[in-house]
Amino acid sequence: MKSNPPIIIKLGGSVITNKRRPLSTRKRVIKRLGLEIKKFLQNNPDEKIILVHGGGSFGHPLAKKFIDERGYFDDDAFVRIIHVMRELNQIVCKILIDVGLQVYPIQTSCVFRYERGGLVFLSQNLLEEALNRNLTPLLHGDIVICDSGYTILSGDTIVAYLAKSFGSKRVFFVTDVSGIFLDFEKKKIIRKISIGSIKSKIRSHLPEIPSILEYGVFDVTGGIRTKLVEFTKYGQPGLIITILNGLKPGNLYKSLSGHRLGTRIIVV
Ligand code: IP8
Repeated sequence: MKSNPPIIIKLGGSVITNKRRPLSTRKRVIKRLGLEIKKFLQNNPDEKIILVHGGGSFGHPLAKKFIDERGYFDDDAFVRIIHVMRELNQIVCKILIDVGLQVYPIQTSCVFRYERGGLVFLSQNLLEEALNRNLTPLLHGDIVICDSGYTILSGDTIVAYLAKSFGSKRVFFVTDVSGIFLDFEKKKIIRKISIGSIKSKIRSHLPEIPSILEYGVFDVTGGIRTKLVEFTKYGQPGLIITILNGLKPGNLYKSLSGHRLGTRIIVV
């Protein structure tokens, strides 16, 4: 792409929904985050953004139900999980359009699939065209077709995949925590860490790993661990991944504008 590579923002399910209450959204938080993104784009007209949102209290409980009851995803699970994710996507999309973002929702299960174990994205050109038109594509975690049936594709994986294919330099995970914690008491946040040292921590299963990687309520796609593991696969040198608390007003805008908030993971 000729213009600036897009910034990718993941609006975590823990921020846009209340994960403790099935099918509940945090509309005011979504609106505020939308306004922060809009302000950033107004002040930085050359920047382009791809948005991805998580499954939160919509996709995760339903996916868990199918796993618990059947042990795998059948056709029924496929259509029902798509449906519930589209419901959440409609809500998020409407709020973001109403605050003035030109959001282009892309139904993820139609454009991503797994083939022979590898993730395939069918709409690179479409997304490029949308960005050239200054639209803001909005994707989401979803259930997708794979060789053996169906599988859950986390928004985290989508973010990592798109960051690589578009050569993005900055990726933001908007979560309900202030970053990755160094200790069980969640007092000390890691401010900056290289993907290499995360890789070696994951490989060596050091005792602190559970404390830095686990947080929050049950998540079928693995919470913060997935984010980190995906970037050990797809991370491109020069990429900076920021994990920040989106429940604190202003954090996303400040972070997009260059303030050092939360945990920054550097891919070297
Ligand atoms: O919350 C999960 O997406 P994520 C999507 O981004 C489903 O991991 C359907 C559970």
